[in-house]
Amino acid sequence: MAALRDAGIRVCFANPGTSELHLVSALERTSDLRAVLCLFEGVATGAADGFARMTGAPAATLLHQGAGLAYGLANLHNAARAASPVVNIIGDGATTHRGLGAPLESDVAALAAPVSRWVRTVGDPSRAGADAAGAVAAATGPPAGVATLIVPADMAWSPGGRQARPASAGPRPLAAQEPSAIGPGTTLLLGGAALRARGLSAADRLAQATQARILAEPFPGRLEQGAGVPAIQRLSADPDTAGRQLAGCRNLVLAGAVAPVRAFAEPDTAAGLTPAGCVVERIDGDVVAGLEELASRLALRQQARPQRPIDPPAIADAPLTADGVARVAGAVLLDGAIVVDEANTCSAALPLGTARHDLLTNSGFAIGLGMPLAVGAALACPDRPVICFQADGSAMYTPSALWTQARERLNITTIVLANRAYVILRRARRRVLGEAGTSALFNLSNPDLDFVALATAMGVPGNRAASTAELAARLRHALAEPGPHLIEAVVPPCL
Ligand SMILES: Cc1ncc(C[n+]2csc(CCOP(=O)(O)OP(=O)(O)O)c2C)c(N)n1
Repeated sequence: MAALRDAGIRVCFANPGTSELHLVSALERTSDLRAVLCLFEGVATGAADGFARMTGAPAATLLHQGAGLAYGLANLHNAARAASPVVNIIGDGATTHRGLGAPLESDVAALAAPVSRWVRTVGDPSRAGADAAGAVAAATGPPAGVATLIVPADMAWSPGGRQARPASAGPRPLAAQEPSAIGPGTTLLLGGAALRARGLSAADRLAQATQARILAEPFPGRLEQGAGVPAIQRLSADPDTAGRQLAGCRNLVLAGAVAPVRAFAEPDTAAGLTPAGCVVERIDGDVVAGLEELASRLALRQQARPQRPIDPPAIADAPLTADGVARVAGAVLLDGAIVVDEANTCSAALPLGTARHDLLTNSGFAIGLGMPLAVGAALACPDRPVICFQADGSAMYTPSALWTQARERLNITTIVLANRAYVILRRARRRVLGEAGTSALFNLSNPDLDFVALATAMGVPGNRAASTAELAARLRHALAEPGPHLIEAVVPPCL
């Protein structure tokens, strides 16, 4: 635990069990390492992702054996896709207990492998500190990612533990190469670090000088938006819309993004979304430095473009829709806010107004990330308000994140977009099968979920809004009062 702390870990999101008792005891005795209890492992792993995205530093989880890790895997998948540095400490049965058929015995390393870029099992207590430091170094990268350290119970309780010096960071990658022909017909597809202010501004200067277009990857880990940063359109997650956005692109330059593909295979349809004949190039290494270098070469004396003014939204009172939610939130949003977007089909109306903010989305699309991600972001940035746009179906995967929000008194306002359906799946069924989208399996009513009661049960004050005026009033109140709040926004499905 001390080695984790010395390597820069400040928070550990935990859901421990009997095999982690010695780790818990050590965690509680380690200064400057905060333990945050999460009631489900998916909340712990999503919160670690949120903390890492907002600080750029790794966060830890403490999980119980293979079963606990398995509950956390979906949000570790999301963390890996967002290239978030996360260190999992997984307790395991004692080495002397293997093969005896104990109830929780499992192959933890095998479960961890697909989401981890580094997996190790402590084999000697005197190496545990060095292994912990190694896990932090592996998670930090570059490239950053998920590292998993498995700690058999007897490795934690046996004497001989020694603290380790933090491993030094590896060499930084080389600067970018120059893509051949950036001009009209070029699209720069930005992702990862390129979506922060510096990268966006360099890409914007480059685009102005060359008449290239810029687009953001569909699900950014962290995108800076609002006053003072160039506005950027996101490549749609809907394959038909994405196809239209990329039509006419002859040269696609990837800066921190991967070449666009459909999220799912469909019968008789190509996987890639890059237009036929389009040349694809990539800026390697430090993409922000690469964009800046290209901008300074190709955009000599070009000044940053004045920001497109975004009209202050006029909000007449009306029954609530997803669009209305985004407009109200845009008007109320404060500079410095952190916006978590797991609104799924309701998120098309974002970006929001003029306030400068960070947008965190679900990079891996294993749903159930929004509310845990908000926990991590709020702990990382206690002075910044967090607004979480949360689709109702996805909310039900990890609702106990609300309890951690209440216990830690986090300034998070969750707006649940209650369309009472799995609308994405309705749309997909229509598109792929040509059938009516409705299905009892995509319907979340009968009974309707009561998110106000659910929030109240978790210690979070809850309210419901059915009109824009009601939402504006509730949102202003929630943002003014410390601690978490939840507003159930009843909206029709965006079909
Ligand atoms: C872990 C996981 N399980 C299941 C799915 C499949 N899935 C994709 S979207 C979706 C429903 C989303 O519904 P909701 O969150 O209410 O958003 P809406 O589509 O209504 O906007 C499901 C179940 C998934 N992406 N991830």
